[in-house]
Amino acid sequence: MAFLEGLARTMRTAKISHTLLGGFHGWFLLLWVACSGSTPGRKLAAALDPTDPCWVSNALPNDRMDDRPAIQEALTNNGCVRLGPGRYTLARPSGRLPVLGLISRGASLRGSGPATVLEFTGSSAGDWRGIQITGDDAVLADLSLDASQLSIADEQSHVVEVLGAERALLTGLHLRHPARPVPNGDCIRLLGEETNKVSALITNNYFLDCDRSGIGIQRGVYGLRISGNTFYKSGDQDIDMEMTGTGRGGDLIIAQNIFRNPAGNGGIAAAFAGISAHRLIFADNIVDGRGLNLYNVTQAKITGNLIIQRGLGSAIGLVKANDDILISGNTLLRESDKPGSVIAASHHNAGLPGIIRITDNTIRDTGLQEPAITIQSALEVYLTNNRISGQASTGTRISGIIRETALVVAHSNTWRGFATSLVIGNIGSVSLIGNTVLEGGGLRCGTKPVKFMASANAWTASGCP
Ligand SMILES: [Ca+2]
Repeated sequence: MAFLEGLARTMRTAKISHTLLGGFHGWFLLLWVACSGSTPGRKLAAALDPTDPCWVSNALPNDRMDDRPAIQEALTNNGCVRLGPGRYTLARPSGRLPVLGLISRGASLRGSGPATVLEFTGSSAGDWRGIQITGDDAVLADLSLDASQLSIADEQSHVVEVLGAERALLTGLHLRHPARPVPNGDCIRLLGEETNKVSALITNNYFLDCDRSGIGIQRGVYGLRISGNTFYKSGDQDIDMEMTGTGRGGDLIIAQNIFRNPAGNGGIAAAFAGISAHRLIFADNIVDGRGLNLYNVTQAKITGNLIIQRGLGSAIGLVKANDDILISGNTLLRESDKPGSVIAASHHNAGLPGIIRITDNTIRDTGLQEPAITIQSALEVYLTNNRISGQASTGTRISGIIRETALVVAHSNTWRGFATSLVIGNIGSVSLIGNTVLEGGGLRCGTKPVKFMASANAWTASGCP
């Protein structure tokens, strides 16, 4: 029996050796496997299996020789590439974009995890794209995409661009730009047209030093889910949706991401702006350091997030004609003495806020300069079951400025710490029920509302009917 087992083992070894040692590359791989104690052998063997139709025999890591032609040739001929661990060098080809292209339907480029590094070299002067996806159903997965060594940075330097392609999957990527203050482009950029839409799932990626943005969303993007990602030290915005030209876009889900900016400069982590941008869900994210900004967005749900604004600006800013906005179940904090509100909604260039509902939030503001909540010129405001605390002179100010606000409903809120908890002015109808001031001043009416109903409130009121 021992003899048979030994024979079988010898045959297995011989078979593996025959497969692996068929050429110089096999020897190289065997040496590499032998020297790589930290990576599980089974996973490594699978990644480097030369019988894998997606294996690229002439892309060799760690030798600083250009692997771009070999990888692109395999992508073009086979539609797929699978790379083992190591650093692969990708030089910029002369006279063309991009460095690599995923062109055919279902094309895939996969590594073996973050230890598979595509290192982009050379200058990014002029337009530069690392990997451009133009084929539908493409997969880009399990790689580090390192553009940090580009010698000249250009604001149109995008590590990955999805250009007019649908159902792209981008997952397991570690994306890196040169560190600030060098201005670059986006780590991932999405660009479509009405006749050539973009859709994508971007999940479980890590973004470092992306500048301008972690993810730049341009026009023609419909059906985008961004989930489970971590953004760290993005130069401009972690997610920046700006519908350029006459573009439209919408149907965005942004959930369970972490946005972290330790600089304390404030500003905006995620911005959604443009013409007819609509249907946005921003849920269960942690935003540490900066805020969220919506500009001309309709039908947005901002729920379940923890947002800490540590600098200038709002935790949630609603600018211009935002409508049908729900802010619910969030913990929203400002830990900053710079100007700003925790929630600010304002008119801008004749664009007026529509219906805004703020429910079931915990809101805390350490700033002294502006109210914790400021809402200007909205059509209707619903403020229910929020806990609002701070030390500014005003807790919440709701006022019709460009136009009279038709309706304010404030039910079951508590305020703590403000000299005046709620100030209302130029409102058509007001319904105030069951509000409580635990500490500080109560309600003050500016211009008297046309219709005023108040009951069961635990506060002092001044200037009201
Ligand atoms: Ca190489």
